[in-house]
Amino acid sequence: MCRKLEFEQHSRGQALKDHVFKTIFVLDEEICRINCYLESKCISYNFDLRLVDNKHRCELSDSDHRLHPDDLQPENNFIYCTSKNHCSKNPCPLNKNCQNGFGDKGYRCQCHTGYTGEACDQCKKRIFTFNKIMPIIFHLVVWVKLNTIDACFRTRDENYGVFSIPQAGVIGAFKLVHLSGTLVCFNGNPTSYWGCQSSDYGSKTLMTFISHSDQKSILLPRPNLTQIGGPYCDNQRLYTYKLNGFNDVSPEIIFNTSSDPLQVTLDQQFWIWYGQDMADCSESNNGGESCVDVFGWYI
Ligand SMILES: [Ca+2]
Ligand SMILES: [Ca+2]
Repeated sequence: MCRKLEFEQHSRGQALKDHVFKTIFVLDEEICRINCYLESKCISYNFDLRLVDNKHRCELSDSDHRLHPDDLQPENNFIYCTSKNHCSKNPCPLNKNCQNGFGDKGYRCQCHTGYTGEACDQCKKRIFTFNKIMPIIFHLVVWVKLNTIDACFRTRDENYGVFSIPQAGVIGAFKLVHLSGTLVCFNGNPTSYWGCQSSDYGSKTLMTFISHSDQKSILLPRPNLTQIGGPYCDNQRLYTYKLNGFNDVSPEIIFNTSSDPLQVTLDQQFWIWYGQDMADCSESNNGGESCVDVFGWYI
């Protein structure tokens, strides 16, 4: 629907206070006015005649001096300009917002955000996806600490971390929380908690894995929920990955297993590996140690 906005009043040396919803910097007043036209809730604007970096300050307001006469105040160097406000007599029902300059009557009534329908009593459709929901769920669930002492892993020479399961059950996610220490995947590279910051790996900068004990093979993260890969290993073993929502210096990382939960038994032991150490790949130039707490979400 086209909008028709009639700008009718100009006053120099004044500005409307406390109703600015957007501030922009423009070349001239005409562009300020056009922006007010384009913003459906704009009713008036304040325009600063002074130049800052060759631009003028343009403040868009969602009200005017008719509705708030006390808010129109002296302001040197400003111009205040308002449009004919068809919303000034509050023509819309309480459950709708009035938008000026639309339709034959000069205004239209719109439902408040999130509602729709003739009476504005129906919720708008909102689409939730698995990736949007899971961080909320992980924030709300009860996490059980699995390790009794800090689980520390190094980057070379089979120096994996260890933790054991304190109660049998089914685990829907593992959370590793960084406690101390940093890692590097080659000398001079930025330090990391979980992997390696290097353009060689693109977005696959995470290298922290969980394996069953006595096994040097990836248990977590689940290969179907992440992108595991790596450019350098001759032995074709995988050792680096991308995990949506996390990077190699995130305070924590979460391995979601809820779609394929992991049955665990009392005292079952797991190992935490640095990927290059697990894959026996490019170990000699690695360094550092990362210590973590491990939590499980029992489902
Ligand atoms: Ca190794
Ligand atoms: Ca290395």
